[in-house]
Amino acid sequence: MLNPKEIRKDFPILDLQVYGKPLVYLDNAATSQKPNQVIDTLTTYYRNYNSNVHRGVHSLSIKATELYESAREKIAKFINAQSDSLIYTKGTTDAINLVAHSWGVNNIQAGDEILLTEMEHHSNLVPWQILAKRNGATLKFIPVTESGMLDLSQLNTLLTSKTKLVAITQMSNALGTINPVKEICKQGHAAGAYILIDGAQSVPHMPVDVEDMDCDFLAFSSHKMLGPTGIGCLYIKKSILETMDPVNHGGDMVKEVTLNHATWNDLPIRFEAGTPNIADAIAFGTAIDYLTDLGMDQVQAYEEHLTRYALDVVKGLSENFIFYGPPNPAERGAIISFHCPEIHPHDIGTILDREGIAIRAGHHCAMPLVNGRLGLPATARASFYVYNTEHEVDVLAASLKTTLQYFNR
Ligand code: 7TS
Repeated sequence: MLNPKEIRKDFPILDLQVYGKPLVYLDNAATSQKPNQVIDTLTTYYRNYNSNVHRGVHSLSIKATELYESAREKIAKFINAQSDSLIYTKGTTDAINLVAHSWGVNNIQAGDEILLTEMEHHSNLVPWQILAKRNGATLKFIPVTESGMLDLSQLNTLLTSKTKLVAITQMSNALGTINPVKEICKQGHAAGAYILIDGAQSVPHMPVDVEDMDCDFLAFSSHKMLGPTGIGCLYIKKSILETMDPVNHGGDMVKEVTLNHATWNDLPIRFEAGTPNIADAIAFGTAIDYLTDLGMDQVQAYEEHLTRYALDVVKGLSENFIFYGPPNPAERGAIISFHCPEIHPHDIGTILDREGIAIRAGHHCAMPLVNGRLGLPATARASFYVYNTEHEVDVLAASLKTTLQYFNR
């Protein structure tokens, strides 16, 4: 089992006090904290190697290129992909938009269907809304059950010969639900559809293997998995990537340019026009090293343990709070979303902040799920990572009790 007390020593921010109380950081689904190793990689890069990649013959540029490309190799290995199938993006949102603007624009036609779910983050919904309107396609949705799971009994009827794309999250950021993406890929492919997996919440918290899952696209963000902001990745199956046109055009993505014509560089560089986010890509590689050292099986096992503990502890509060998401901890990630009908989640968030506890209150960029399906204005959400402890769960539960007292409940 992971030892969060040891892990915490690598995260300087966790020593902070907020309103004189030790910081209890439970907003990991929004963004994770960064270990010294990642912070040091950034400063080391700017102090020792800073230069542009893929263009210089000088030593610094050669070193920066080496580090940038070796980070790509590490990240690719982490999801069991080849590095030439992995494009650096700004993050998950940017990655999904890239698929919509390149593959989507050219492959989704009038009359086609795009199958999504009711639990998608806006990043895996709005780009498809725009594309569907532009190209005359229709959106369909796998419904969410009362217990916050996908109603897969409808999958067979929702998948038709017109379904061109199934775009689905592997883990809900609002409820923590883990979806059976391997089975969905199998059924989707059997119907002739392409499959995009939003891995923003899953890749940081569980082993993800693109070969085994057999998805066509996988998007994820560095900042949710101990790495810096502003960098993420898009995996695309090679046979599909080879047919895709770049979206951004300019330096580095070209091979030969005349006044009226240009040819594209090799994969995946042709999708990375301009000077890329070099330092953050390299530091993303360091975050991958950190998680690889911990072992993703261990990360998942520890988070399941902590979630079980938390669900058990908050049982004592079920008179006042409604807890959402699958009841079985094995079917959910380390996210606990809750609502007290008498206290607005923003008030809960503000009072917890005074106790040093950081949670998120809101619709979690999943308005159709939170406002629509659950019929709530917002939920309060505590989300855990490898450095969170049982003690912090106890502090959360105690502070929720204080919150109730504050409102005379
Ligand atoms: N998909 C899911 C499932 C997410 O949880 C998020 C971010 C995104 C896509 C977008 O990722 P980005 O890195 O491009 O922003 N989720 C959250 C959240 O739950 N709170 O803040 C951001």
